[in-house]
Amino acid sequence: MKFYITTPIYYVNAKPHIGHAYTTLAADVISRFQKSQGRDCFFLTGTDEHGAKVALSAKEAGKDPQKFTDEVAQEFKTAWKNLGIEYSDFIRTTETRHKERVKKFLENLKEKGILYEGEYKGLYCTGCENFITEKELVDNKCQNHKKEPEQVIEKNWFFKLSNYTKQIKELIESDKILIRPEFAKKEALGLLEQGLDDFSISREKVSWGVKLPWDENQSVYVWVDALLNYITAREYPNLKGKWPADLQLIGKDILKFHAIYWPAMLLAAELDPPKELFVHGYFTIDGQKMSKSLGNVIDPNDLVKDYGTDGARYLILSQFPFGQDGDVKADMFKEQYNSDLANGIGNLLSRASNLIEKNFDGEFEKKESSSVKRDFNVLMLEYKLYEALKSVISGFSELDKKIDQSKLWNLVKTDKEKAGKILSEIASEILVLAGELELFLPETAEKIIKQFTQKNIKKQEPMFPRK
Ligand code: ME8
Repeated sequence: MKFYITTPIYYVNAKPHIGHAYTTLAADVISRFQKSQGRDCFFLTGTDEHGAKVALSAKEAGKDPQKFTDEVAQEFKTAWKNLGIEYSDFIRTTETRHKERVKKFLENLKEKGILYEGEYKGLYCTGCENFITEKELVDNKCQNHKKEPEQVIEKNWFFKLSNYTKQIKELIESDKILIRPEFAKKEALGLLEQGLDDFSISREKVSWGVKLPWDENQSVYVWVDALLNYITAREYPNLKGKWPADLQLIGKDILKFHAIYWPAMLLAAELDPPKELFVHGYFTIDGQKMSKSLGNVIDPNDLVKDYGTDGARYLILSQFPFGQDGDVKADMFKEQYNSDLANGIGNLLSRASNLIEKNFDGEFEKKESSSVKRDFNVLMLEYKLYEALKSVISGFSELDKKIDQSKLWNLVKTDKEKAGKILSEIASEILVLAGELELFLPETAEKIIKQFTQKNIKKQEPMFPRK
């Protein structure tokens, strides 16, 4: 069985923040889960490197756009490496493999008569890379970027979206394109209800992009270029066994593109739509979305520096349920790290291994798991990552309580046999929990498994030193 999971490809106008890390880490955890279930999982991520916004950032940095995008794309790869993310492929839209396949895709649509030439006259927000309407503005400004959009008049090639809206509505309503959580499905259906205009697939005034094969004065609209990454990375048009995606993860800012434009492009090319779109919420700071353009960002590399790879993974994934928004403050991280990891898992491991080493010659008898039913797999199958992670953490803290309640350090003196039995149960349960923890904190889980399966268990350096 195969499983294909994607993240958005991120703009390289600036280096990554924990919002980008969030989606990519979630994909990493789901991919590890799928592999643990015996599936052949392909996990794609990458960078979105064309368009007006990236060209402008390159200009502001005084760099040639290709050189600029090479550097920022590398920053994304470095951050993902620091976070222990194991993707199968990383696609960059400036790569030849991508550009050639984009051209092929659009040529095919043109031959089918789905594209037509027209004039776009209206507003454009470079921050969103989106054509927007008056009614989307608040105080004349785009709500996402708090900036006034530009007035644009240019010749574009358009895509006949109206041909597909009815079919897309049916696909979403019937869950053939499953959109979760429910709020996102409703929002997508609401957008279809309002009615959508045909959209531009090319730009005349933007030169940093893939050139239209039949009109060199136009470059492919950056959103069309970007969405196609999901199939160009799988060698479009040779997609047999590699498409559709089983799960596309996105933040709620880019729902319209993924729930409507993308399925429409696929239907036009006679390809299947993705099976599922899971839409998550935002990291906010003082109620404002964390974003490169607002500048209120937390760098995931800083978290790795302060708390280690697994510490950072934990702090990013444990803030709020996957699907909702949540406000974060950088100084909360330390407290949470200390309570959940240093004093939580770390302390339990030290106590348990110390008791085994000192009183039972470093050995315990493996017991069948008596674990309280936590239905970990059910949570994981529903992408309830936060709940699944919390259930593992609380599993560890229950074991810590068990040491307290049975006063094990006294019991080993008064009733060694009973103490040995309890300690064996605890150590066996630690191993079960480590197997679940592996999806989220792989390095830690590996160390725990190594420590508790070796012949001579010893207390070790604290896994999570207190900060
Ligand atoms: O939109 N909280 O790229 P982008 C949580 N290139 N997640 C966040 C976030 C936040 N505050 N900020 C960003 C683009 N994200 C396009 C995508 S795909 C074909 C093209 C995450 O760099 C979230 O996944 O603006 C969001 O959808 C994505 O980064 C947007 O990244």
